[in-house]
Amino acid sequence: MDRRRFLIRAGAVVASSAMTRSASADTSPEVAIDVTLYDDAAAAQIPLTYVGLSYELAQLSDPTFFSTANRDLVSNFRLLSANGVLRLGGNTSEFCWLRVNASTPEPKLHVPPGNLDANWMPHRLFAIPPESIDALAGFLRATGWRLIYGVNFGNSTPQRAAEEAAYVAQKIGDRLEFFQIGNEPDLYIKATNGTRPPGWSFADYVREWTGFAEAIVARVPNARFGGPDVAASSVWVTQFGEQVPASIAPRLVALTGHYYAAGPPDDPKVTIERLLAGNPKIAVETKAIVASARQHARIYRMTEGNSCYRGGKPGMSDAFAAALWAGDYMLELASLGCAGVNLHGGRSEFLTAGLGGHTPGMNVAKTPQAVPSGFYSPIQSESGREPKAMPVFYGMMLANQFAGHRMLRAECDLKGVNLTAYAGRREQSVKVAVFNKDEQAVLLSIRSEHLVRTAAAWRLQSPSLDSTVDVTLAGAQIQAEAHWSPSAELIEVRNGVTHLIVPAGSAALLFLD
Ligand code: BDP
Repeated sequence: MDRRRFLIRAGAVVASSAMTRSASADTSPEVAIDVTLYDDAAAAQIPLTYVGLSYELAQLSDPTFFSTANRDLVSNFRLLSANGVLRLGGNTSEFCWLRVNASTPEPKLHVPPGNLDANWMPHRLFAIPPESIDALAGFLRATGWRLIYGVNFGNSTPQRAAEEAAYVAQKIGDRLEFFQIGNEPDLYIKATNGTRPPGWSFADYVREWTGFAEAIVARVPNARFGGPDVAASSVWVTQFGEQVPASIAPRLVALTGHYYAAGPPDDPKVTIERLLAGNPKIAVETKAIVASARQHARIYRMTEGNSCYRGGKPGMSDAFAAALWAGDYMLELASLGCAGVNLHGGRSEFLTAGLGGHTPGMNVAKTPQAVPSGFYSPIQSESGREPKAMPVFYGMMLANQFAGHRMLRAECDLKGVNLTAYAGRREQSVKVAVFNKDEQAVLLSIRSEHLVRTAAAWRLQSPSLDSTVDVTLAGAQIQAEAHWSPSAELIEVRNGVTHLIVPAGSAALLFLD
């Protein structure tokens, strides 16, 4: 029987043993796996800007957040990537308005009919002071990051969007990657969303979107766009790329969509085992979207996502399992030609507002009053507390080591083991990332077309998959002010073959020279 499938079906039985197991203690290899690396001319090039974070646009209602004065946040961003991309959007973006000047009026808030208890949108406006955009420009310069800005499409007008975009473009300058218009329009007609009335269609979307885009272009002549920023529909993504009118098409530089691996958090089927089992749909849909994007010289970027929607699941999204998931997921997407990934997070106050106050993760948290509701946040940033890099951040950091690399093809017979391996090359150095998501340790033997003389490794590990605190990368935790002192481990190379034991429930990043 395929071991991977067995693990999924075994469910709870495996859950208890896997989660209490100490990964580092279990190093006796049970399976030997050979990996061979091949240079593939057609392989994907991973942009320097691959790694990104996504925040609610309402985060900008606090002008002190994305600001150089928030030094710990600046340091965390810089530790994650020197060239990252910050995407602002989310559900709250449909309720935000930039007070461009003292006379900018509040937008009209559309409230869907019916019972709002069953609706998960905020239904209140968030005013963004212009100082937030000024401060954000400084924050981006200080971090080296770039910006994707999501304008309100839910409670706004083309004219308002254009005013706002003009201010943002002027302040952010060449750090602005592109604008997006609206967040997850494929959900607009659902009862839980209600941004548009039943019957509103994809054709309506393209028509209204075009009206907003044209108004923005009239004020920002060099405006560029990404879209459709859908929640789930890959069909919307490819159709959008095909159907956007010719007048705007050259400005549509990126196809975008979201991905949440699981949810909702109070569903007992949402478990670490399922999260780590992987999802074959990712490859199928990403390939189709990347192919469609490339036909029009566009990129595909996964602009918002995480391990579990509706705020994340405690004990999973805020735990070591999410580090393994994030590193693996980001490198899987990179190997499929995706140009970037933004994982969602931010201050719980805004995440909770974005979910209309519905954060079921709080109902399954062991000590709800002691935890912030934004369980999946890569950087925990609660009011009055120092920002803290969470386990998922460590997985993202590992993935970022491949920025600027060209992927190599890593071939191996997995022997049914739940393991993934990715390789990349930049000039003469080769990196290999291995995620052992199985219950057994693995002895890897890695062969490469390149002559390998020395090897070193960073380990991504923790005593247990559900640990929220004891995570290390390269033997070190990220401390206050984003201090991190990695130490690499020397790895045995015999006759050009690198041999490495990867304990159960851990990952390793190999540097081959
Ligand atoms: C997406 C929204 C975002 C939410 C997230 C979630 O864009 O605002 O925070 O889902 O469900 O649909 O956690």
